This record gives sequence, C-alpha cells and structure tokens, in this order.
Amino acid sequence: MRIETKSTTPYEDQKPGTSGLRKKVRIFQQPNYAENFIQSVFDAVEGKAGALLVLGGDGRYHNRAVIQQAIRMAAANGFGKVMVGRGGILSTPAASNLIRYYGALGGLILSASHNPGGPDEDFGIKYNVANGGPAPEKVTDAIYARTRTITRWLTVDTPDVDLDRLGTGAVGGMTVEIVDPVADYAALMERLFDFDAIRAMAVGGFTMAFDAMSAVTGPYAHEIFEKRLGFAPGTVRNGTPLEDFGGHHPDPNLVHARALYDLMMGPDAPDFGAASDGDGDRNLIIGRGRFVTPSDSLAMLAANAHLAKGYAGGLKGIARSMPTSAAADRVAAALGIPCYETPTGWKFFGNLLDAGMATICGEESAGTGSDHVREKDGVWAVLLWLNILAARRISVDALARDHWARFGRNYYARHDYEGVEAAKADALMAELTAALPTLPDTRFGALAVAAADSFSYTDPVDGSISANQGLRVLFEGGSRVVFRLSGTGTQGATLRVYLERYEPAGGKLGEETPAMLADLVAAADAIAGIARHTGRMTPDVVT
Ligand code: VG1
Ligand code: CO
Repeated sequence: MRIETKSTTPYEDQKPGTSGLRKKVRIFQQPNYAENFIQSVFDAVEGKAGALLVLGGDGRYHNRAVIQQAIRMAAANGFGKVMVGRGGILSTPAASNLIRYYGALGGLILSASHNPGGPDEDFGIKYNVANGGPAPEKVTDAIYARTRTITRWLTVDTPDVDLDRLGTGAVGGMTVEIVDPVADYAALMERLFDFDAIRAMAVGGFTMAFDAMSAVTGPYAHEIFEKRLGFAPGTVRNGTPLEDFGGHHPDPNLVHARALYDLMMGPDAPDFGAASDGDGDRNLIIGRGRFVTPSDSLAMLAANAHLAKGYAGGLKGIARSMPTSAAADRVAAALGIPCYETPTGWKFFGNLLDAGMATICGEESAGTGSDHVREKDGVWAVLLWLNILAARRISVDALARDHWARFGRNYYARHDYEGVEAAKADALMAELTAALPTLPDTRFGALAVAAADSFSYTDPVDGSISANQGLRVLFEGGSRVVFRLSGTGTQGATLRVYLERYEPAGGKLGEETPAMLADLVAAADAIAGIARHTGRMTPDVVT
C-alpha cells in the first residue's frame, strides 16, 4: 500500500556538503525531516524502477530508525531491491564496493563520519551513485533544489524488517536482502593483497594495535586482521560498534586517538599501530616510535604500491586534495606518472578514477584509497601498509627515513579553530581573499611569498569548474600555508589552516615538526589575522 504524506515540518534545508547532509540527531528526529531528505534524493535520481539500492550505516545512534524509514520509502518509490548490511552496518568503503559489485543504482550511507554520536550528537545521510562514489555536484545540486520544493514523501505501511537476520524478504513488493557486511569486502581485500605474506609476518612475531574507535570497522578488523591474517586476539581494540562510540569522537587523529599514539610512542609499542574513523573510510598510521602524516602515508604507499599484487602493474596516476602536502607529487614525478590536485572531498577523485587517470588518491585528513572502490578506505590503507612492510621487511620508521632520504621531507600540520562564529570566519576569509593580490613579494621573517590565490579546479574529465576551494599562500622553496572553512562541521564555522614546509633530500630530515613549522605558524597569523578575527590565540586541534 502506498501512502502520500504531506510534509508538515518546514524543512531546514542544507546543501549537502563534502559528505552529504549532517545535522544533530534531534534535528533528524523531527517529523518528516529525514523522510524529506531521502525523498528529495529519490526524486532527484532517475532509473529507480526495479533498481537495487544499497543501505547501511556506521551504527551510530538513530541508525536503525532511519534504515527502517529508508526501506519503506524505497519500496514506495519503486526500487526493486534494497541490500542492507546486517544490523544496519556497512562501512563507507564496503557500501561503495557493494554498489559496484552488484550494479546498484546507488546507496544511502548513514553516517556523520568522524563526528561524535548519541542522542545529543550528530547524524548524517550520504547518497552515493552507481560508480560507488559520493554523488557529484550535479546530483547534490538536484537533491538540494528538490529539498526547496518538496511537498510530500512516499512510504508503505509495513512492519519493521528484522535487520539482524541474514536472508531475503519482501516489503511492499520490493525485495529486501540482509547481507553480511564484511564478506564481499574481505574477499576484495584478498584479491588486492598478499594475505599469505602478511600472515607469515604476523605469525612470525610482527605485532599490531588496531583501534576501531568503537565504530564501524570493528567487525571488519576482527574478521580480516585476527581471523584471516592471524594477528593475536586483542590486536583489534574498541572493536564493537557502539551507538555513542563510547562517548568519544571516532576521529583517528593525534587528539582523539591519543591512547594509540601514546602506546606507539611508549616502551610497549607493537610494531604497527592504526586506527579508523566512524564510518571506516579514514586511517591513521603510526609505526613504533614513528607517526606518519597522512600526506606522507599517501606518498609512501604510492612509492611502494607495486609490491602488492593488486597494484603490481604500477600506478596510472596519483591524485591528492589541494591542502594535502606535495610529498606525493615528488613520487609521481619519479615514477613518471601524472599527479592531480583536486579540491577537498572524495567526490572530486571519482572522475579521475573512472577515467583510469589515477590509481591512488589521498587527503591530508587521513583519507587514502584507490580505484578498488570510489571512497577512501581505512582498512585498505592498513592492509597496503602491512603488505609493503611484509615485502620489504623493514620497520615503519626505517621506511619513512628511506623515503625522505630519497624524496626530501614535507613537514606538515593542520591547525583547526572550531566553533568559530560564522560571521567572524567569513570576515577573515573575505579580508584575506581581498589581500591575496598584494601578498606576492612580501616577506614574513625568512619566508618570501612567491604566489597567492584562491584555488579553483577544472575537472579534466568533464570540464566542470569548482571555485573558492581554499586560499593558498605559496612561499619560495616549496613551503605553503592554506586557509579553508570546513564543510562538515555542525556547529559554527571551523577554520582549517594547513602548514607545510619542504626540506629537500640532504636537508634537515630528522627534526621535530613543531619547530620546523614555527615560522609558518607566525606567518599564517600575520597574513590572515587569525587571533584578531577569531579571538583565538591557539588552535583547538593540531593534527
Ligand atoms: C573533512 C576533511 C576532508 C574529508 C571530509 C569528509 O572535510 O577535511 O578531507 O574529505 O571531511 O571526510 P572538511 O570540509 O570538514 O574539511 V569523512 O571521513 O567525514 O567522510
Ligand atoms: Co569518514
């Protein structure tokens, strides 16, 4: 039976940003709110009749409720089948894989990624398209336009589906299949990586700590690392997805994954440490006594990827987001392959991957991935690291030093100023934008500005232009400061300041990062007036 319901709550619309719609749970719980957004997605996409929709989330508070709503609405909107991860669980990369593998029209992924979960925290809905990747701007624009005009949503009047029992059932004439969230993903990983070599290393005494941060990767990590690869029980920490992530931010950075960092820097450190975020698309890599910045991780993985069977044929190209350090560019140059610089957000990699122009992509925000899916992928990055270490038989620290000795080192940090009043953040960006033309040839201590601009990207595949993607100040010698406002926060504005200093091979390669970046930090404040505009003397988060 189909029911048409008039929307009664004014829809507080938001243009889906870098990762879909993110709001407080309480907002999503308002009558018609989630339904209006889901209906706007369904109204905006074509080809629903009889099509497959993939559905799952990171297990956070409110996940199961929205899954039930989405199943009923998919039935009323004419989908042929919905494939749901058991318990409503699917990591973002696993959902991307299912969409591609089973030829789905698209998928709804319920997550606010690294944002905290619980009744007073965040929820989110992302729509991914048939290539498995985040909806491109053309689609999110259509969804947004629909949210402005929507007057009804469609549903069927059926009981809840048992999300915990594997198998196939029906809802209002549509098939619903509950699938093991891990099985197809783990099989894909076995095709890409040499599990025998990694298992031999684990059995031979190589130890690991993987912190799933009480988020979605727990079941994946237990199955892959402990069961299939033979790492000791207990290797996976915080491996049960919790609705509130144990009260923590499931954000794998040096602040929120502090326990892992302290372990890896302490006397009892295992050989390898890693963590992933709420929805499993991010990764943090820390060797014994050696933190690897995500930008360096991308470069090091790209330089060694051919050692894994899935990449034995070499890479077609590398892509990185603009604020990510240029370490990967040097690897691309050495390999004789192109390196693309895209705006922040995984959706910009989709065309390059689909066109076979890039194989490996990465972002400074702890996201790395390849053409195996169309999302960044935390467990994949850990497995590629393990495969490389098994093949080269060296430590993370030795690999990093070897890399820098060859390519030079890009010292790097990101300073986040969170919950800034939106008007103040906008004023800072507007003032800096206006000042950009005056910056070249000015000096800040020893730093001379070589160029300054507002980053604009022209997609080499479809020619679409994305302007205003961050303000760049480039110094002579390859150092750089980038300013941008976050698109994923749910409270006020978050100002991100990205700091990078390049030391060539033969230069100062073994220094502490804060000391190496001190003059850039001072220059950033002088250039943008961070303290003057925001009243903040220090960042809230340094990663
Ligand atoms: C942040 C990161 C960006 C990432 C995005 C989604 O965006 O900087 O690199 O792609 O989160 O990641 P922003 O606009 O807040 O800087 V996730 O793990 O939330 O899907
Ligand atoms: Co994420």
